Amino acid sequence: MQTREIKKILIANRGEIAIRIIWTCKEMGIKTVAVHSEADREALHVRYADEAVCIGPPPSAQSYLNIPAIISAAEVTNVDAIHPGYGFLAESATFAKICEDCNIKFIGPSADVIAMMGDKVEARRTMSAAGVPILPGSPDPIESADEAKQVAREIGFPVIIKAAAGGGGRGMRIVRKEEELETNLETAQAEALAAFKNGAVYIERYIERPRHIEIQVLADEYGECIHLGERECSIQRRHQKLMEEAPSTVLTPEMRQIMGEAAVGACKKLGYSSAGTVEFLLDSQGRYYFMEMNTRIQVEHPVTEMVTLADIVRNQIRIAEGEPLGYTQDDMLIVGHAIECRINAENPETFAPSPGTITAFNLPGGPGVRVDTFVYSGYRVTPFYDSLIAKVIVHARTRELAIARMKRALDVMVIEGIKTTIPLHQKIMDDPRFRAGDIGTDFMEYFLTRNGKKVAATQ
Ligand code: MV4
Repeated sequence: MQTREIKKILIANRGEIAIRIIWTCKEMGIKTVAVHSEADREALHVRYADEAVCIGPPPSAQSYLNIPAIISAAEVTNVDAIHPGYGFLAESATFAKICEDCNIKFIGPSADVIAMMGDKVEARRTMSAAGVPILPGSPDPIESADEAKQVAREIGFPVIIKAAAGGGGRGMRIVRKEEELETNLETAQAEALAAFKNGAVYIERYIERPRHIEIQVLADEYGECIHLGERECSIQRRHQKLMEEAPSTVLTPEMRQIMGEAAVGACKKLGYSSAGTVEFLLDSQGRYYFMEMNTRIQVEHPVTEMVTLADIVRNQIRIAEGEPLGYTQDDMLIVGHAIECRINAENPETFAPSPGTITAFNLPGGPGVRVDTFVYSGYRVTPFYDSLIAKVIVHARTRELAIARMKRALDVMVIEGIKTTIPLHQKIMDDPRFRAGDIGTDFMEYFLTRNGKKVAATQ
């Protein structure tokens, strides 16, 4: 067993996740180095870290995605490891490989595993070989319109065309009739090429109004792996999650065990290590299918932390140090119900970004309330980065109590000077379908229509 003590970590990220990582480092006695763009000089992660290094101008391509600047900062500050957070470089196999080559521990799985899961065609093949159910579809990228027609005929319409290098809903095309296949194939390939510099696409059977349910896993470097149950993430708009909860209202303990064991089995076979998430689509008959795997910590990890009492960041760091997991599946208990509302600096009706200065700020507290944020009274929200400014997470014994707790938390939360999605979440909390737990991926379309909006919730 190879253990390597981590004494100092560079956090290659910003916002609430950078601060979330700093909290755990402080609890573990690990020193932290923040990196920041010129636009983030006043950011809280810079103030909370032991050291800070400016890595470039405001645009993320020149700062938070600037690998030479980040590696230089890591060398100058002499860190043992880099935590990438989520977004930016978290799923860059190139970055993970460069860290390894520079003898800096990348806190995450190996570069090979990141690359494998980043190729959605290969991920499907690997998961299927590991016994995880996948949707019927093309085993390889589609080479021609004739091949597309042949595959679509075999699996039956509707089908969905997805980019092999895609993920998160970018470059997808739903096709309901054979006549529409060829043009959609061409557009999908062109979009994929423009967005990912890779025009490869594949075809799958399309599931109408699925649920998005994902399993959190933790795996060490010695082949031990456990799951921490699921998160229900169906409440999304344009592939951006708005709210997540754990556990899901539809998973029976038997289904949780089956899906959990499928995710764990696959991770063991892959040689996965660190925290990861296996995403599934659940159809109306309760059948589950692999969708994709995220090889990073996720925005919505707090709901899992609340119901399991696990510290996922602490586990990532311990695993990166070469420590064994230290507990088994039977040690994991899921207690109560947790809900997370993502508070975005956006107009709650049009979802247009709302940058500006926060003139008044009050956070909720009390029993079972957690807020992960990086903003404060006087903070200026810049237009350079994504609009997430806070996550309100509640935990209570039951879903009904958690909803009541979220409502009272949102009622005392004050963010003035900019528009936020707080009013949207307050309305969702009162929605009859939400309260009944009836929440497929079509929920926001239904919700916005019901509340008199003409905007399409999905593409
Ligand atoms: C699907 C699907 C239905 N059938 N694949 C969207 C995000 C990307 N990760 C994959 N996505 C979907 N893939 C098949 N075969 C429906 C979606 C989908 C979706 C999935 C999860 C949450 C919200 C969604 C909204 C629209 C479409």
